[in-house]
Amino acid sequence: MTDRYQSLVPRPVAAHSEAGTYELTRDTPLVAAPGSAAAAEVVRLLLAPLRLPLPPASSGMGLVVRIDPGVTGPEAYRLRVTGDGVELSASTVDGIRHATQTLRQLLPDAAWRSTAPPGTRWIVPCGEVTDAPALSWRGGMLDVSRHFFAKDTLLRYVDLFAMHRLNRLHLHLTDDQGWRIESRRHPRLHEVGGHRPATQAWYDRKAGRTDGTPHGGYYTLDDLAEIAAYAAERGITLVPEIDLPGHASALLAAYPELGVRQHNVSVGWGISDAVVRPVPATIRFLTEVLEELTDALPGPYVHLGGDECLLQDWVTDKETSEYMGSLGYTDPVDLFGHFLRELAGHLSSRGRRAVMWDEGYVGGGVLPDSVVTAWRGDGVARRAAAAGYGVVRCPVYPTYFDYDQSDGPDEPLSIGGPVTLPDVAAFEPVPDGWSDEERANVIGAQFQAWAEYIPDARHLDYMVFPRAAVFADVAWSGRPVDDYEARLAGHLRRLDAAGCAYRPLSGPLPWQAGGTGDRRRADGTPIARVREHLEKLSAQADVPSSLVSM
Ligand code: TNX
Repeated sequence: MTDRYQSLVPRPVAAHSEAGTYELTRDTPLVAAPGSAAAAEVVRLLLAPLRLPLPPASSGMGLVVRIDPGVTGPEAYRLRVTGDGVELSASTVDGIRHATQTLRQLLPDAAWRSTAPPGTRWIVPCGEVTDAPALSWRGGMLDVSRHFFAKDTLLRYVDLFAMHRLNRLHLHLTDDQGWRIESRRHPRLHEVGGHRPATQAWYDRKAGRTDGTPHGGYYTLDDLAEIAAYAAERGITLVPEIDLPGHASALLAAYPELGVRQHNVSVGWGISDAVVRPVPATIRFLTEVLEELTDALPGPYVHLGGDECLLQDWVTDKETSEYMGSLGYTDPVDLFGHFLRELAGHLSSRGRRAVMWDEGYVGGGVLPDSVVTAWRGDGVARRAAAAGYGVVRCPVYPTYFDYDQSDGPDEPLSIGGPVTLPDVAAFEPVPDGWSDEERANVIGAQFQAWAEYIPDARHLDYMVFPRAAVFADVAWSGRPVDDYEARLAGHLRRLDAAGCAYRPLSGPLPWQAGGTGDRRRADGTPIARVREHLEKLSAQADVPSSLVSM
């Protein structure tokens, strides 16, 4: 039998097996040590798929849950399996959750099914794990604007994130191609902004060819509250994003008065020139929308976007330029910074922290407690860290999982690439060459699944896994990993049991490949060119040109 302590993903700080096993049976009690009753209930929730009664007890052996201040670190945990029982200890409930996920990985793979085949025996090999993450923000972003993923997909991704001890689910909820949040105050947002008449076919934006099929969908505020609560129960913080002031076609299709010109919900991909008019009336409208969101969602973060804005309309629009003058600005970038600071300030007044793409930092949109998701590369990430902002590293290379996974001719249509598993494994989220202070301000890392070319949940699985599993290794340990291959082989069996349609290591299955139709591979942007271009922008302190990415 393979040593299950050596196939854990993400890789724990220390794990070893010992001789013997312990079997969790219908008689095994769930023992809550003093002060650990709430933590024990969390274990019960996470192990529900085992369908064991786990009768509660307050002493004795069995499955013991112990809140132990001696296990230091907010997410640290210890797991010990002996012939007499299993003991999970941590100083926090978060740590206990991680211990439980690790226990589930040590059990037979059927532990990842929603319920196991009859007769499955829950035998755990003896051994010990001591573990803690290096980074506190370990995330993934799902773009539900370019393609809408139904609520059940997001709930399933919460489970997949929890399995990999990823703790931030960033939802990119608005963009040119769709507004995905119900608004009771401004219902045209979801009624009009929530769908488009068709979607660009293949790579044919310029040719104007579409699939001719409407696409749409949105989450009600109750849906979002449910997803956030389901995530919180699993130790995951939902980070909702409303992308402003650009990427605003869907918003402006719904409420043209907030913009300078008429826009429709976009059918094709690319950077649009749809930008809101950044005047007080717009800010008022948007704070109402943010208020609805923060009333529905308890989480501490809201992402305000800030990426890829074309500010030309702000120069030509009389009302905007007059407003700009009244603030004493001559450069629209200062107005861009002002606009984002206004919204971030509103969030602060509601006890929330703003998160922004790195243009938000460069354009002066950040407040002292803002978090910067640095997507354009090392240069801008380092400057934001040096300036004292919390930085989440998410450079296109190698954390953009919308880029394809190999150069193989079978790969399906994607935006470009490749970003391979070895590329992800070699990612250094906290670069050695940075100063201690810069390094300390890297709060974490996240992968991005932009969904222009990800039309459905099955393809999402293909693009995200197994890269997200290797990414989880890097995010958990805070550094590159060189031993993922052997562990991954065992881990893919768990993903099979969980029903995840990942890309096999040998390449796409016939039905995952691009074929010869509109999912056929195109020569997308080569990743080397993207990297070079973005690193150049990333190194620039000069704002206007860096507000347009490619
Ligand atoms: C850039 S990264 C974008 C997205 C695209 C993505 C495609 C960022 C903040 N903006 O709008 O979907 O590239 O890879």
